Amino acid sequence: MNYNQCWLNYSFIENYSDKDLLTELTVCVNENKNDIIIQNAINELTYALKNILGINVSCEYQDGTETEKVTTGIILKLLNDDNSKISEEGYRILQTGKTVRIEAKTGQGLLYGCFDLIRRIGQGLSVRGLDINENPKNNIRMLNHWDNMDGSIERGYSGKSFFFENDEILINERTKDYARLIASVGINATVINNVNVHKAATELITERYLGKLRTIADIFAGYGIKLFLSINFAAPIEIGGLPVSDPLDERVQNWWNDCVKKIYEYIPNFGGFLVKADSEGRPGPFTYGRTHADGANMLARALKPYGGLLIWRCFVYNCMQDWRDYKTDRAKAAYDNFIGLDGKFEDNVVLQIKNGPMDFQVREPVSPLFGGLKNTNMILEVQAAQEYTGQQIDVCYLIPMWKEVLNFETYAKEDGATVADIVSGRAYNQINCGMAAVSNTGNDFNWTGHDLAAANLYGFGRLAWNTELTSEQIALEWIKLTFPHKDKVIKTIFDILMKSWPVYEKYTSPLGIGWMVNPGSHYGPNVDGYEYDRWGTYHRADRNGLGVDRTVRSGTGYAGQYNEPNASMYENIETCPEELLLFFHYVRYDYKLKSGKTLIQHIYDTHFEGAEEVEKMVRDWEDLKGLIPDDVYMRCRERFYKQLENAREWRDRINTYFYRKSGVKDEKNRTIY
Ligand code: GCW
Repeated sequence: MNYNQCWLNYSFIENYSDKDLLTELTVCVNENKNDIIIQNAINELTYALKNILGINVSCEYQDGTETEKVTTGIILKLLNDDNSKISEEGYRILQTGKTVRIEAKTGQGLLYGCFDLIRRIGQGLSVRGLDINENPKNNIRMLNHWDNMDGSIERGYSGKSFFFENDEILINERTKDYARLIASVGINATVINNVNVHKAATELITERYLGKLRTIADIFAGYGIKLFLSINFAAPIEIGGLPVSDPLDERVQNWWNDCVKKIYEYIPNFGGFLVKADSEGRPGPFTYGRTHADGANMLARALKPYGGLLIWRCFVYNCMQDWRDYKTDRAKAAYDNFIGLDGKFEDNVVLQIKNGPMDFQVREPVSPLFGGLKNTNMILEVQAAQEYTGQQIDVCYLIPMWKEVLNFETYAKEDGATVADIVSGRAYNQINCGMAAVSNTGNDFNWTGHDLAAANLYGFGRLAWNTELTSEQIALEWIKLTFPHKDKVIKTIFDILMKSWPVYEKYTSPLGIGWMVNPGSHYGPNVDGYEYDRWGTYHRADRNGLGVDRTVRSGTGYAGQYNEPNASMYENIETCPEELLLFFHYVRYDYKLKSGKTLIQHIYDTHFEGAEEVEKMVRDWEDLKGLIPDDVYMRCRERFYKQLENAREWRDRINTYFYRKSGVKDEKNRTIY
């Protein structure tokens, strides 16, 4: 095998307390027992029990009414009862007497229930007296792969694609193991091709590829996952022979209708399309003077008869900005482009909104579209791929960042509405909502390049299922499922994960300003790399201070896109959260922060601290030698040393830059070049 199974690797646990409850498996599903998803659920459970506990479970099918005969073992039961608290994808696990019972309404629910039980056993947790009812908080729990058909991955840091190679679709054991892996944490939808759709990828929606896609879709369906595709808005021109791709042109509409019809002939459970339009040079409705609603609705109408969804990204901004222009603000663009369209979309359109208004920086405010839009389905888009957060060389556990986004109070409703309330559909009673992550996977042996980056993939799924889980809970679960159960191992890795985001933030760009990375690759420091470029990503540093004035009073006006009291909070330098100070304000180097330090001293201190903390991380990791498998130890050690080099480079470049700009010395007289 040229890859591992991440958190499904299953190590043997000796002396597990509740072995006696798990020795037989009874499946009560009546006539559905050959359903592939139920078979998969049973296989997963028996496989895990064998590997974790060394139990060879025998499996017996029964009619639902006869379950009482069973005196010991696990019962998987599909319920007919519509009134139960279990949702379509949910399940209940109940331990009474000598049995553990997993109840669900669907095969998918049963599968999730099995994975839940496996998770508990894999962590060595007792299941005695267990009585839980789990329903997912978000209906859409999706991965976006930015995989290209030549096998490369845009912003991929874990090898090549395991979906595509040389313009062909790959289908092999890994396809299934991928499905198992992501289903085990509750992911139920995936887009396998890049949102930037070029060349052969434009033809994925044609018979050239639909046969193979059907095979993939079937494998996914066995694990409750729906296949989605990214499409090229100009496909009617590029492959349809039409002169335009104007959404209001009848020929274009008919072309898409026929295209979608064909897709559903091949793939009856096809999920739908994801679209990046009028963004970073990609085609879209603007070419024809049409709105995003015109574009999205045309595609949505084609998908609607089959139950398909049309997911439209809001990452739309002017990427040809003049750096001298102090009024145009990329941060404002998504809101400006979409707020006027609220309520104008078909009900199977979902707008997919990046967590922040810029682009997956280490620190950004929450996109004001959350709290702005009220009559539109929304998906929160986060990036598990660590494009700007260390590229899976530097460790950066992102769950705490995503938790902050989910917990953000938008004040969209009188009684409050957090981002989690909105994307779960609770706030406005919507169904087609949820979360999507740009995937961090590739064909590397460990799937995610850095072994510790798998925590982000695992964590995304768990968080999308239950937004109320804490970062700490998720980290602990993942560690115990991945590493040997030794106190020192668990504690060390837990500490590293939990401080990794703050540490990364310390040694990179300060106080929410973002960027300062090498253009193109986005790895490593380059303070002015984007300063005079056309992408609208500035820090505006001069000899007196730095930061972008985004206030309504004197700046770009971005702060005014929030509901009150958030707008005033950001507008006012005194109440603006300090971690976002430079995102919202131009601040003098001698400005005193709440800590009593000047801004410039804060920059120096955090950069020295950040690099020191990485030094400590490396030492802590090296202390694990012999306690964890050697290959994992060595792989990560190599990356920690690269991270250390990176952190020191950031420290020196940032400190030197601001020392020379400001002329202010470090109070502690440390080396600044
Ligand atoms: O973060 C930027 C990336 C692009 C990406 C784009 C997007 C897929 O640098 O590589 O393109 O975002 O989200 O569309």
